[in-house]
Amino acid sequence: MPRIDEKLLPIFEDVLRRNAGESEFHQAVEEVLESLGCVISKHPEYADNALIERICEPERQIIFRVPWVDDKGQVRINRGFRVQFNSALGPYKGGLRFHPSVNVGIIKFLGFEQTFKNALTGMPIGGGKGGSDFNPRGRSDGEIMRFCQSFMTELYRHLGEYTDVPAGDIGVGGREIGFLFGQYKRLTNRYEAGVLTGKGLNYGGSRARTEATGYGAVYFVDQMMRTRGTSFEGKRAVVSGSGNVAIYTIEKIHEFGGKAIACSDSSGYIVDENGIDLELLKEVKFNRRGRVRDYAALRGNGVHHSEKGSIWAVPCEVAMPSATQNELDGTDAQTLIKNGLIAVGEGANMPSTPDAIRQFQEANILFGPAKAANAGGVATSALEMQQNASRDSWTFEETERRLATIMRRIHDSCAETADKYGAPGNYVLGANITGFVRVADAMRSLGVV
Ligand code: NDP
Ligand code: 2IT
Repeated sequence: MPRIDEKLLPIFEDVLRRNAGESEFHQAVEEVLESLGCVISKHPEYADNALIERICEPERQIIFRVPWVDDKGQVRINRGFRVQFNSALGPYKGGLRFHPSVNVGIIKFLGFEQTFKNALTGMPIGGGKGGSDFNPRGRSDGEIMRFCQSFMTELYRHLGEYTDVPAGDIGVGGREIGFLFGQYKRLTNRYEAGVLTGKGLNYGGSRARTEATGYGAVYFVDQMMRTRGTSFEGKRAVVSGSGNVAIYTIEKIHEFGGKAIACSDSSGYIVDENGIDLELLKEVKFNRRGRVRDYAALRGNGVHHSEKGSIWAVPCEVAMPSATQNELDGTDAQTLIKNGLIAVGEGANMPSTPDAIRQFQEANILFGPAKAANAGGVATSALEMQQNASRDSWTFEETERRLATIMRRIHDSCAETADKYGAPGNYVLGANITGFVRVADAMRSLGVV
């Protein structure tokens, strides 16, 4: 059984019972509840009025049919989701994921984590998440557009700049956000720019939003490393995934003087000892929508491509898992530690298993959990909303400067909270407690709603 304080155990048992089979959601709730024992010992009022039970229950869960027509004229059906988890701090905010593995439990875990992450940013945004089990792989632009239009035809009634503001996640990038925004605008007859973030720069997007999650994760790891008097300079890094988050993580690692030598996708990983050639990787991934093996073929000699085994067997000092949940397990953690790891920054949501996190903590590795380390994406989404609301548009430098400040503040508040609760350097505890207290304080002010 989990190491949850016995006063909180009935809440967890209730979550297990009411959300049967939703293992990712159970995992996310368990980790947060494990952090809250010391909070309710010190401040028992946080357990009053079923506050913690309410935080674990989404405010609203929407599930809908998404019919669309493929290029052969065949009708296809997918399932759409939006879990509006918590609006104590602002409108629901969080991305949309299009991936065949999507189900309600995955969206619920993401929406739960998003609530605390968004609180950590210090911006006025609540938590939500959505998506579909639609697989965009191999689909034409026309198919993607028709799917997005059908998805939005159902979802639009639940959205609004003061209600719920989606953005991208796995399988949803600039192209999809454009199609979704176009259909929302058509259905509502309103140019409501603040209803979606991650928009293109030619129709209301923010500079630096595309780069923000990866850049922010590197800023966070840099802050952690400073606490031990070190930096990215000369360090080898392994970054899993090769999508939006991974690519801009690699870019910022190189800017900070580190060397990212490996990345991956669902069909394997590559190791390029000279450092990943980012222009080539962007060409392969963004323009050709290809695979990392295409990078290996184009780059030529010296690049190793493997379809088997784990990317975490590649020796490195910094590991930044940036693909998907539970992609780094206890065995991977052991290997990384043995090979000289000093820091982990989670670009993806919940990429490390509980066993892996335990091993990192026991080995005194700097560990930046997703809620804190990847919050730069949603923080910059909130900056996009701010620009839309004031009909303004900032320079790249100005936006990135704000992102860097937000990441430093998130780092410092997690570190201070961890110190306050007698666990210096424990960013998991620091992030969970800081996020929880901000959401809980707002909920206590708002009454039982
Ligand atoms: P993308 O779709 O741009 O890229 C996802 C990458 O991860 C691809 O390389 C993909 O490989 C790989 N991947 C996805 N699912 C799997 C899987 N089940 N097994 C193996 N590899 C997989 O998504 P993002 O870069 O936007 O998102 C990556 C992670 O970061 C996710 O966990 C997301 O929730 C998180 N995140 C994203 C933010 C954002 O702003 N975009 C903000 C904060 C967190 P393949 O192409 O082969 O599927
Ligand atoms: O997981 C995340 O924080 C995101 N996918 C980004 C959410 C957002 O609203 O920008």
